[in-house]
Amino acid sequence: MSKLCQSACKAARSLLSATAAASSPRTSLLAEGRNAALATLTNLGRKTLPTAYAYSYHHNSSAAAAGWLAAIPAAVYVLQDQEAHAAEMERTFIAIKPDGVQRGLISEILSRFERKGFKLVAIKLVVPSKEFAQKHYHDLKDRPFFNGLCDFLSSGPVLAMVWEGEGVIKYGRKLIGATDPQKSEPGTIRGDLAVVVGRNIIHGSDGPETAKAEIGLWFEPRELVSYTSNEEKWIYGVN
Ligand code: IDP
Ligand code: MG
Repeated sequence: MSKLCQSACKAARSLLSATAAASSPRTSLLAEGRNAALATLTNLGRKTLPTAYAYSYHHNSSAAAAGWLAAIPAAVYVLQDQEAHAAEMERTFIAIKPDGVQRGLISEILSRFERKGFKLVAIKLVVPSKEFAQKHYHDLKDRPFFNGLCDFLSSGPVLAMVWEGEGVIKYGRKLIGATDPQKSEPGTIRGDLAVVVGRNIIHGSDGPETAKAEIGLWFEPRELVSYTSNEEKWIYGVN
C-alpha cells in the first residue's frame, strides 16, 4: 500500500472511530461495512491498488483521488474489525503426551484444532525432565498419582503447542473432552481416541491463568510466532 494511502486510511479511521463511538454501536457499524470492505479492500491489504485507482493514477489525478477515497470507509471497517478481533484473541497451551505421540495421533489431533479455525502459534517436540513435569503438574502434587504421572510425562516425546483463537482456552478443553476418557463424549479427542485416565493422550490449559503460566513454562517469548492467517477474514466476522 502506498504511504499516501496508508496515512489517508489512518486519518479516516480516527475520524470514523470517533463517529462510531458517538452514534451507533460498534458491532453494527462493523457489520454494515464488512461485506463492502471485504469486497473492495482485500486488494489494498495485499499491496495492490484498486483497479480504478491504478488506471486513473496515470490519467487523471482528481479521479484517482476519488477512486481510492471511495475505498477509505471500507478500509476503516476492516481495520476496526481487525482491532476488535485482536482484542478478543486468547492463547492456550496444548500438549500431546508421550502416549499420543507414540500412537501416531499427532496429525489427527492437530487437524481437529486446525479445522475448527484455531491458529497454531508455537510447536516443538521435547522430552521433559521429571523436574519439569513436576513443575507442570505442581497443582496435583498431593494426589496419589502425581509421581507416576510425572514419570510418565517425562518418559518420552511430548508435542508442546500454543494455539490462538477466540475462546480457545475453554473450547480447547471441549475439543479434548473430560479427563477420564470413560466419561468423555464421543466426538472429543479423548472420547474418540483414548480409553483410560492414565493414558488420556493430551493436555490442555484449564483457564486463563493456567494458560499464561503454562505457555511461560514451556516456551520462550521468541518461540511464539505472531502472524495473520490468510483464513482469518473467513473465520471471524459479525453479521
Ligand atoms: P486434565 O488433564 O483433564 O486437566 P487433571 O485433573 O488436571 O486433568 O489431571 C492431570 C492429568 O493427571 C490427567 O490428564 C491424567 O493424565 C492424570 N490423572 C488425573 N486423574 C487421575 C487419576 O485418578 N488416576 C491417574 N491419573 C490421573
Ligand atoms: Mg489439568
